[in-house]
Amino acid sequence: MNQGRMIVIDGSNGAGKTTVIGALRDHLEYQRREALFTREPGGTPIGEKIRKILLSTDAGEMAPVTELMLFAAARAQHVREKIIPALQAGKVVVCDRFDSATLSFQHYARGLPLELITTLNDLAVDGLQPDLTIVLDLDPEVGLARVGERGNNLDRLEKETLDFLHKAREGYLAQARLNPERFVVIDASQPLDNVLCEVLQVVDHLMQQ
Ligand code: Z5A
Repeated sequence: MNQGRMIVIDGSNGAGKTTVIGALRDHLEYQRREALFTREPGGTPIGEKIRKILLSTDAGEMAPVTELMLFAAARAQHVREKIIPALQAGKVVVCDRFDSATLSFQHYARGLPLELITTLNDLAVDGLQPDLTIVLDLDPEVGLARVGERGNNLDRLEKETLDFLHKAREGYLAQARLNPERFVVIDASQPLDNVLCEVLQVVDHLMQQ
């Protein structure tokens, strides 16, 4: 049986995750690899309902610990219902954000204690660790401008202060420094073709291992 692989595309808001994942879908299809494309928060009916709560801007203030537990609850369902079965079936799982986002946003940016994040993440992922996390790194101001040009309304987290988004960015870079064997940082301020080329190279390298 093929070995399943898990690839996470994560990073600064508006850095191009959705765009990169589209190209990755074409690339893996061309290689005739069976793949599951999914996202966090979301990926399951329960997770998508939780996503709406997390990103909506009309539900009033959310306590940081509530936010953390909702991300963890969506992940716990996602891992068990979708990701583990896909990996067991030998598929490549490509996930738009994962536990690296919780560390960046809820710990580095929001300031919740690392032990609390680690405990909840561990419970949610049930021993699962992505084979590769690609961090698309971009100045949050540039990312917000890109999202603005795309014409979507900003979600609850995108409406946070720039300082918050800068701290989240630093959180990704810190995680990549601490885990160089499974994190790759790609400069997302480059022209899109260069970003895509680097992403596909890194993914192909993983698939050959
Ligand atoms: N969050 C959290 O706090 N804790 C967690 O545990 C998890 C998530 C899992 C939802 O994420 C929010 O939840 C997110 C983190 C938090 N909040 N923030 N901030 P999301 O993934 O749904 O939302 P997002 O990060 O804001 O993603 P996005 O807006 O969909 O952006 P994107 O997918 O990275 O970018 P894109 O749509 O591919 O590209 C944006 C535009 O830029 C688009 O018009 C592209 O054509 C253009 N683009 C892309 N690449 C380039 C280059 N290289 N040059 C020029 N233009 C480009």
